[in-house]
Amino acid sequence: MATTPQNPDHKPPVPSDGAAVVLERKTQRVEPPKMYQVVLLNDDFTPMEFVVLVLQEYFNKDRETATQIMLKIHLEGRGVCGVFTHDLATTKVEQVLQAARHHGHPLQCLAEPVE
Ligand code: TYC
Repeated sequence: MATTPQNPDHKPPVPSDGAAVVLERKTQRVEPPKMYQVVLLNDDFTPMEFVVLVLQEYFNKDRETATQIMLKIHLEGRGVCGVFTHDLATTKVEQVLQAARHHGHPLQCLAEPVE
């Protein structure tokens, strides 16, 4: 885990009477960011090929992996496309929804916290 000592500018404390002062070195522990999985939902109308292209374009999947994920969604109703920070996950959802709307497909996509 990363640690950050306080007194970040490293200015030594110098009391006016010249005496030495010892400061405790406190440690700040930083939690890892909460992560979000982006999920695609199945529907009856979005073409399989469009879903495969979305997985390749926005989630950096190769053609084979994208096809496997698409088929899993088709058979099971939903599938995880990737896990991201909140900012990136919500951006991916917006990009996918915009592309789907642009092409007239009802594809649904959402982000949900991991655990
Ligand atoms: N069920 C769609 C079809 O048969 C394909 C599909 C797969 C749609 C995954 C959405 O997230 C999806 N054309």
